[in-house]
Amino acid sequence: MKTALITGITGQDGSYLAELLLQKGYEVHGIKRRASSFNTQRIDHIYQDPHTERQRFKLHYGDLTDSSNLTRILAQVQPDEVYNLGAQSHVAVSFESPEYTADVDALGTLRLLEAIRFLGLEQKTRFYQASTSELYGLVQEVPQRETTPFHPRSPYAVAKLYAYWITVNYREAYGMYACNGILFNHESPRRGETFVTRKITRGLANIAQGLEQCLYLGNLDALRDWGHARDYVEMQWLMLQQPAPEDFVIATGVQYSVREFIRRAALQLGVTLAFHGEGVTEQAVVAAIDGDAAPALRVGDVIVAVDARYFRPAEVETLLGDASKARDKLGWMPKITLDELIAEMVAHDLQQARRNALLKAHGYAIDTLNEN
Ligand code: NDP
Ligand code: GDR
Repeated sequence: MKTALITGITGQDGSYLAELLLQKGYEVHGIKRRASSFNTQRIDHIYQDPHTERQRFKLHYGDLTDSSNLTRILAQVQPDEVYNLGAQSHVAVSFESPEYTADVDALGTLRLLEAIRFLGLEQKTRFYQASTSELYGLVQEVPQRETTPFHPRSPYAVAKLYAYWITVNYREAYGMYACNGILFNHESPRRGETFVTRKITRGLANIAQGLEQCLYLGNLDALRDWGHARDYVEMQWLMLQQPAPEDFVIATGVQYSVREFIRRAALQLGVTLAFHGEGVTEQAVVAAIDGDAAPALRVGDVIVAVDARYFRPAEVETLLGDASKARDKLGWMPKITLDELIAEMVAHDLQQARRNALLKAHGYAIDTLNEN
């Protein structure tokens, strides 16, 4: 039985990857952070009682800022594969907390690699680094591939640039099986609520159920290459199953604007939108409602508005990936289209919104609709 260690197991990708590895018969270890309230919602369904025999899913308290903790966990687990998915992963937040982001995202990667080397595991343990299309930032070539020059545009992307190169360096210097997956944006119903896709599907579902009036967003012109996280974690695993370590771009090769994502998500709710204005004056107005799909809405309601507070000090305007290397060597074919992804996210968030509307109607407290 192979053993894997996942940092960031409580996150979107960590939860899908843990499911995949368990299905493949791995013993899966994950590092979770201590928090003042439960932070394991995404993995509760695969939790295994530590008191039972043959437990194949184990969690360890830890943090990427803590070398001795990482070394101790690695010494105990002796993993065949390490997936470094843990990160302060929000680009806008990295402008607020640049030093912390660098500590976790850049030095955290170094700490893990050093712990593997220190323990003499460099010939046994294969290492996956969660690199990102944000490395391309101010794009130098369209579409972006493995050889496209990097130009990071945020403290997050700069930290991930260090992590990318230290992974390459440990591969070259110590012969480690270490590789970078340069993944373009990937989403799911488990996406964090403050990333734009989830903010949109959750916000529109809440508005349709009368729980919110208006969704405030930043740059609607940004263009992204959006895939489904469930598809993408399979590639993370495949990258560690090759004869030799290499870096791969994973993307769909199709690009949409944030505005188009909103339009399509609204349509899934039975709502047609008309967009008016430019920049901070832009608004989306309900132009038509299909049947009783959105009980709380009327034609003419403004349900999306731009708020400059969500603009970033330096923006990544456009990303479009060329994953032909992954297609040729890993057999990569994205299985889930953007509309299927949006349908899954909207259905999930609508169910939550309906439940909350019902609870509210009966006088029960509901989850706070956080400001994001
Ligand atoms: P999430 O934000 O959903 O998950 C991040 C995970 O990292 C969470 O488990 C979080 O724990 C954990 N974490 C945060 N800080 C620390 C720390 N100091 N020590 C240990 N763990 C920590 O991200 P995703 O699942 O979306 O992404 C996974 C990885 O892939 C990230 O590294 C991200 O930067 C990268 N990436 C993501 C892409 C995407 O589109 N999703 C695209 C390209 C790269 P907690 O739950 O406690 O907050
Ligand atoms: P990104 O994802 O920055 O690409 O990083 P995010 O969903 O945060 O932003 C995508 C684009 O949408 C624009 N935008 C908004 N973004 C957020 N979060 N909130 C808003 O209100 C809003 N309005 C418009 C942004 O300006 C941006 O252009 C994600 C993360 O998962 C990273 O960890 C990962 O490395 C990259 O994807 C690939």
